[in-house]
Amino acid sequence: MVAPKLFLFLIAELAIAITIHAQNPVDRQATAETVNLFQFLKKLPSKGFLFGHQDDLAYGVGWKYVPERSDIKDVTGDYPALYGFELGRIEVDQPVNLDSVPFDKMRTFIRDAYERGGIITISWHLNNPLTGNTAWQPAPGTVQSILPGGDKHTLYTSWLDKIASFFLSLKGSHGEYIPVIFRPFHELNGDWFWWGGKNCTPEEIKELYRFTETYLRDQKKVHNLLYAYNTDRFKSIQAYLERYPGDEWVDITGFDIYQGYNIKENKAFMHELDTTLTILESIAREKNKIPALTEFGYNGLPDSTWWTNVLLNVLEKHAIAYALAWRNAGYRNEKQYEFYVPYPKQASAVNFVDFYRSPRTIFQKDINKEEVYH
Ligand code: BMA
Repeated sequence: MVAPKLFLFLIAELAIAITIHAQNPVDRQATAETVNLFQFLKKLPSKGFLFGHQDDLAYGVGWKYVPERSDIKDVTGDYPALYGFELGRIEVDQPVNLDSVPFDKMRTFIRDAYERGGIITISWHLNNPLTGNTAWQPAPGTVQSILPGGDKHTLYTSWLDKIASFFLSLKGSHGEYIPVIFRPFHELNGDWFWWGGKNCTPEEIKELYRFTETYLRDQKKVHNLLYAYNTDRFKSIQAYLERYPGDEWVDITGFDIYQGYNIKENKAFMHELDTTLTILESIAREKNKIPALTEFGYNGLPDSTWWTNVLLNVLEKHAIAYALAWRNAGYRNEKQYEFYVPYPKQASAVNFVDFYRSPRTIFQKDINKEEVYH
């Protein structure tokens, strides 16, 4: 009788060992802080979700580069827990990104956020390497041209060298690399970027995703990244996975979704967010990945109760690690504006404080550096 018991015990131990092993980032050489961030994120969904904001420390509605300022902080007294930044134009040696944020300042914002236990996620709207145009100007054959053997392959690797230098320049106070959730080729199921939708084949973008990750990891020795696979809205498991590079290349599975301008779209948005999150969660569960809302927003926030009645109402029923609101670029004129979180006295500001107080939402004061990175 002893032997079968011992056997069962060993099987159980093995199962635990496999589970623990599976709960590591796909980069087997990820730095200790990156592994810890991964494990922190992995456990999060059952507790709540991190609230994030793109370019939070750089500018807000009516201000730019005011030290320690943040629209989220102006409204709640607290910073977000997650900060989005963007590398577009670093590839062409510009000192500022495509949204006019100087890369030097970005590095400081990232360091400040990390030192208080904030989490960093980075996107890259890189130019079209075949034509030199923007990310939003697709041209036939672009992806193929940068794959190994393609005419623009060397140009592309020279661009990867630049983002690798940026990632490796992010260091904490003890010289450790600051972990980053990198989400290359985001919204890759849509047609608007040169890397997306009908502008390349699923096989081409999968190959590019794998090449990019391999190059950063093995050639450039970048080991402070978690990789997010990030589509736009989608309708089925099959549609989501059409361009998925494979389980061994992805840590986080997410998607982007925006509500249209009209309050009347609340119900349709809630329904779509709810059903899409349900599909995402089933994929993440099956693949043992971290589910997240990699970008969301409702430009202009005209609905004074949107945060609790619409967004939280849906997110409360789900288990994701984080949700990143897009940027507060502000007003170009009365009719042209872009902001996705409130600023003081904005129509949804009071409601945002209720949202902030919900036990499900996690902001900076709810987490600290020890807990996230050590
Ligand atoms: C878009 C808009 C643009 C911006 C771009 C890249 O959604 O916010 O104004 O340049 O993202 O950040």
